[in-house]
Amino acid sequence: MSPTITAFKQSPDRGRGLARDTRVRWALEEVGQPYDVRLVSFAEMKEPAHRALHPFGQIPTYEDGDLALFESGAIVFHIAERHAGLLPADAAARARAITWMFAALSTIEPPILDLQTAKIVEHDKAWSKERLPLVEDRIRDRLGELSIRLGDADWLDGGFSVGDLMMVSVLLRLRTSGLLDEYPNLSAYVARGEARPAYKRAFDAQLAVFTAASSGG
Ligand SMILES: N[C@@H](CCC(=O)N[C@@H](CS)C(=O)NCC(=O)O)C(=O)O
Repeated sequence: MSPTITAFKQSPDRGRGLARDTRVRWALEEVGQPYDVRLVSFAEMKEPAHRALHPFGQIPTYEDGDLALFESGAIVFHIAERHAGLLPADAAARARAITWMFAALSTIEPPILDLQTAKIVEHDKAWSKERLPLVEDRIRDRLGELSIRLGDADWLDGGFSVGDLMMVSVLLRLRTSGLLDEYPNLSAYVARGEARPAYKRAFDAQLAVFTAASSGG
């Protein structure tokens, strides 16, 4: 039996691959694990049946037999642990790859999410214009540090790993802000991630859902 993940019936990002099911799809594609998708509307996500899987009423979730998981980081980590391909065999390198996954989620993603909040939720507040540069500078601080660490390497620690999968997924959220362009090595890093055949399959699959929904399919 293939695992089942949940994704938006109609993604607010209009199929740009920013919803967090994309990173789960990408991990599944990297390891060659087929999967099923159950699409949920915003209303369905808040129903008890979905909340039994995800206490916060969100996507993505992951079900495999008796196991039900939520949180994209936990899901991707589980996939990486169960299959070869996303975690190095060497114990120390494996620990470092996991460290980068956590860094993506707990050090890099929060200021990026703050920018989204500032632009989407707070844009009509009187103080919004004053706050925005502060939010952007906090992102620049992190990107500058990450850029120095990456240097001219292809990936964060040797070969491509789950750490890169998560870091690229998080950085992709910055594309329209222009901030990523200020760090050419990070832009190139993200482009390398997007060029992976597994990423392309994941992206196309989520885009197909949006395209079908928009055409009434
Ligand atoms: N930390 C969670 C965040 C999940 C999350 O924010 N999901 C979004 C889609 S990317 C969602 O379901 N938003 C709808 C909502 O919160 O009502 C994760 O990484 O899975």
